[in-house]
Amino acid sequence: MKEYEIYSSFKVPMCSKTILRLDGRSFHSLSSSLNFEKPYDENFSKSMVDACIEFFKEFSPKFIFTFSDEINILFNKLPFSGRIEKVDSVFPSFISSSLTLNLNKTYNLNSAKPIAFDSRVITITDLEIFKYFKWRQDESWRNCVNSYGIWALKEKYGNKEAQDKINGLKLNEIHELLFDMGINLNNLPIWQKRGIAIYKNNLENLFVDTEIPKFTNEFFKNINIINV
Ligand SMILES: Nc1nc2c(ncn2[C@@H]2O[C@H](COP(=O)(O)OP(=O)(O)OP(=O)(O)O)[C@@H](O)[C@H]2O)c(=O)[nH]1
Ligand SMILES: [Mg+2]
Repeated sequence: MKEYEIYSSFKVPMCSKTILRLDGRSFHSLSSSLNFEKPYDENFSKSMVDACIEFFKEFSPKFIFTFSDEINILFNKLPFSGRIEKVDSVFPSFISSSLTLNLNKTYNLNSAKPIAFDSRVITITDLEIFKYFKWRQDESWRNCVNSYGIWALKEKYGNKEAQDKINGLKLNEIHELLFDMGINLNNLPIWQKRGIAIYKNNLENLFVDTEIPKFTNEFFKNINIINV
């Protein structure tokens, strides 16, 4: 019957690097059922980071970047000989279980549905690594502006009207609107604006960087992720 397992030998090319992008399934509902603080819940973010740290210890990737319910994981060389069925099942289930255990320390999970993450495989060259993570960091910033925008406008208008107002605005317009309401996004904690990175520093210690700069190619060179 083995011949029916037609996808089991489907592998990532071993000559290139790989990024896995995991995203929480329906975390909007999870955040409502666990009453996450809006727009950012520090305990939730810490639980995500702890799941990333456990992942790092278990599977030794090179670099992890996380914000909101998203986790990006860079590998030089994938475990499981790069078998896609393995990485796309073991990795998100490991993160889901780890996050569940971590959240259980702070929240009453009886009110929540089981947690799941989706997972996708991105095959990438060294030349594109900085570009990829800049793209995700820009998304972190967009998410930050929108989250604060919705949160502030909901206080003033109803849910529906706040959403309609945000949809019609560009990022800098939301920025200005918030500024007029007394919220200066420039003063927010860096982790909320730029996300959080987990990597080995030059002394080979695992480091959780909550004050990452805006990503540049140099940043990835300095922490020995790339050499181009
Ligand atoms: N209150 C609160 N909610 C958060 C926080 N971080 C993430 N979320 C929630 O997680 C959602 C993540 O966005 P998405 O991934 O686009 O939405 P989703 O509900 O997970 O839907 P799918 O990913 O499509 O399954 C946000 O819309 C928020 O509702 C947080 O710190 N506080
Ligand atoms: Mg999600």
